[in-house]
Amino acid sequence: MNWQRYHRLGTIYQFMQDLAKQFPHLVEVFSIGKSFEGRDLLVAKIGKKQNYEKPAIFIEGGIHAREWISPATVTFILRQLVLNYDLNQDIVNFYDVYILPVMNPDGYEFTHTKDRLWRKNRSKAPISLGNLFPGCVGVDLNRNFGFHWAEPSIKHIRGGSSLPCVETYQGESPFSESESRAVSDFVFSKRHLIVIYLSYHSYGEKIVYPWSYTAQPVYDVDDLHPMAIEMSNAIFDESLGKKRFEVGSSPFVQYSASGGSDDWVKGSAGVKWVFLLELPDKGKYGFLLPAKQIVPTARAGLAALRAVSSKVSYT
Ligand code: ING
Ligand code: ZN
Repeated sequence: MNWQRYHRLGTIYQFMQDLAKQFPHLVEVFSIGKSFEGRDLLVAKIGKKQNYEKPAIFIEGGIHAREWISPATVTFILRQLVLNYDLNQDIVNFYDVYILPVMNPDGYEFTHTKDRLWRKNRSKAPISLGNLFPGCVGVDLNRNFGFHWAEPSIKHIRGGSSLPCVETYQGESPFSESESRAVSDFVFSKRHLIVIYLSYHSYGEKIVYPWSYTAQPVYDVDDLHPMAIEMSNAIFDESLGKKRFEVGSSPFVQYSASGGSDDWVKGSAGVKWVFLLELPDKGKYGFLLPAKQIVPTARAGLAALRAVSSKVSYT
């Protein structure tokens, strides 16, 4: 494994298993469920064992198939937390960090073999007389979470759609998809421990906090907004003054939509510090970010994690 290029799912999973074998006192790897096509949803848990229940961080990558920089970034974070233990002691000693690099493995593999710009998962509705869209495949997993699911809010082309052929199809029902169900079940079961949830996407260079389904401000916007600015500043410092991530809730920095994992984690699982990062770039290459930019981008992603985790643990 390296961060000079993008990798197939098998390489990423092998890297995770190897790390767990090499550092059994620090890393554990397990599956939290299966994708539609039967692939495992592998999570790495990184943390120094303590004699008390540690607060936890959940890092979600690869919910959208074509956003290759997301799995690349969160696997880099995994690597640094383990191999650069001295630098990241404060995180690993205090928290248990759960990293899911590829939430949408079927879609991810599909972007490597068939269609580089695929976004959704690969689920097919059962063929029946009632199925009006037998040819259309896939649900947008980030429109399938069960918090204000399918609410029209302010309708935007990138908000959830009830049409299966559309790129932002929200699915039959909340958590109709095995990938979103597996993640929500796991997060819900650990909700008393999880204090930070980060979801890595591309592209746009933004840090977004809830709500996405409404333009009404979240009840603790006065906590989340300054924290997002701290994270943005950390990225700015890390990128040596090149990148200034924009900060705000989704309806203001991009568009509104319901059924996102971030809104559900905040609203239903009750996790306080929830952020969605839109990694670089701003559209020059878009989803096709050159592999040369993986390491600097991933360092920015790690800087954001460092900022939020240090601020939360010291307040
Ligand atoms: N962005 C997110 C998306 O799912 C988002 C941003 C999330 C908007 C949730 C609204 C609600 O569209 C990318 N890049 O996918
Ligand atoms: Zn995305």
